[in-house]
Amino acid sequence: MTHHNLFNALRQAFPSDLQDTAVETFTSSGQPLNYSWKDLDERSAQMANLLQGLNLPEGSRIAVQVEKSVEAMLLYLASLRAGFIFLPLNTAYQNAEIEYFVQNAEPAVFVCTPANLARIAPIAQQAGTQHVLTLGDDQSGTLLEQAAGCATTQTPVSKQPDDVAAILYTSGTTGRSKGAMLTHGNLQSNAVMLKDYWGWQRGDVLIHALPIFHVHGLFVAIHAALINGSKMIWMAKFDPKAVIAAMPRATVFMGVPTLYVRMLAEPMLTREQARHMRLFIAGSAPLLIETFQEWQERTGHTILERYGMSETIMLTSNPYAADARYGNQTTRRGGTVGFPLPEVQLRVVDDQGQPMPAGEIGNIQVKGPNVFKGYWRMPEKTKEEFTADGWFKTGDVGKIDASDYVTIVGRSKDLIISGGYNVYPAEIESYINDMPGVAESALVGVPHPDFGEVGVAVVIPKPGATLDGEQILNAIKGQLANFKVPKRCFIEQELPRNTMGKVQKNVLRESFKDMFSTAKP
Ligand code: MCA
Ligand code: AMP
Repeated sequence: MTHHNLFNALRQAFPSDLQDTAVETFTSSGQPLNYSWKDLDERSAQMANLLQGLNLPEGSRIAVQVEKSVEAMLLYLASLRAGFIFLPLNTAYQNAEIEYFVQNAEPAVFVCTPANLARIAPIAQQAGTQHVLTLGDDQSGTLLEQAAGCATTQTPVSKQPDDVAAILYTSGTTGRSKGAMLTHGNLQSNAVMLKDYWGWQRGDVLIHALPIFHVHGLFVAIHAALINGSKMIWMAKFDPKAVIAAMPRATVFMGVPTLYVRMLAEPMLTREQARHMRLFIAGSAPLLIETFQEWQERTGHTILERYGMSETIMLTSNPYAADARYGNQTTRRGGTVGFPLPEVQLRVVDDQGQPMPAGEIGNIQVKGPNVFKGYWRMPEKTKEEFTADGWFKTGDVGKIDASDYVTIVGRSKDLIISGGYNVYPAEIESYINDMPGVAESALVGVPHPDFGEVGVAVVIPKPGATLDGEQILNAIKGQLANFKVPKRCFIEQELPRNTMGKVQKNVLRESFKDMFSTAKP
């Protein structure tokens, strides 16, 4: 078999009546807008034909930084169909961040919003990108204009499971972002696994309210719906009231913990309103036990928490139904991320790589058909992140209890997860350290009732220099993605250090831990 293009697996699941509604959404001006399965097929075929008509070399990267729209999803499907490598970029990224990505990935095509064209085109062209197209969230832009003239049928390009389908940039604790290469085989195996594990069934309807430039919204949510031939209620932006209002017409919702916290703040969230729903899934960041319990009390539903990474897609999940591998346990345990998914192997080891007994805390390592192919053009980095016998080091710290439930207790990587987005302190610190008058800085994650965790910066001036925290934050705004901007910045005389001279971030975290405890979502 050579025909392993992921699009084929998704397309095969489309319902036999292609006139049925596949996606229900609203235009950017608020008018209802539906897409049939035929629309998804034909419009993605047109875009695929457009891409193929550009005569790009095999393995070309298609970089995309656009607002969420159904057409943006179709562009992803088109990239799969045409056999290219999809490279989604967070809409919050600013020029310097984009510059790095295009110079590293050298995309042949960059699709940006019409509004960003003047800003993006020179950056992309500088990196050798030949085609800069535009796509607005109101069906505008040169991509759709050009695709409109293309044929509505297309045969997906033949792919091997090991062929790269997408690159997702994920920041490093040191150095710059790394592009995780995910293959058609990685994505397909995970999609099929999740369809079965989460009991996807006929008639399921997914509320899709996540951004589509990261694993959660792009792969976990979209693949699950498409590979089950399920309709999506598509929301360009998360609005808690709109999601709650859609629940009586839907069955499945996926969100980062912040989305659950924000819905709980809405009085309209009731047991009756959530009655039609089958499954609520949470992930990308730790779900507080309080949120888990409050959701159960308010809606009667037990959130299913799962755990994954850009490099691995989904790794573990609490059970949806009896899991025969683990004594038919069915309980979704708050505070845990459940069991390794079928075909995923997960172990907890000490710093020497020796497996830890049940209940003991150690480093989480994984193996499986979902584990990525490596970091784009970083063979050394890739090698470092795998053990000699092929386990991927997640950088997460956790334990497996006697009943086989996995709990994440922390991270060995210096990472802040804020509202489901990753912020790497090293990146922000190096940015601040380059500012005039700054001797050094430290960024730590502090608990926050809405975002789970937010960054707080401590900056040390050079002798004789006078610094202002607000000015530092203002200088970062507009230069780095907005979610990376620390929520507070303090000027201090020195950083706490241990006897080895290493900055004690735990001391800073401890002193700031209650800073946002009364902030409301
Ligand atoms: C927005 N702001 C944030 C965040 N989002 N600050 C910290 N963390 C954030 N996540 C700030 C902005 O900088 C801005 O500040 C202000 O909030 C309002 O911005 P806006 O864009 O209007 O915010 P929002 O629309 O309310 O967005 C919040 C959100 C969003 C809906 C929670 O962050 C979101 O969609 N998060 C989901 C991320 C996600 O999908 N992650 C999955 C990664 P100012 O006004 O000062 O400028 S995939 C993954 O992690 C793995 C593989 C997995 O397991 O799934
Ligand atoms: P990313 O780099 O965006 O792929 O983020 C992956 C990281 O998110 C993982 O390594 C974990 O640290 C974290 N993560 C994802 N899901 C969960 C979860 N359910 N609980 C705790 N951490 C999670």
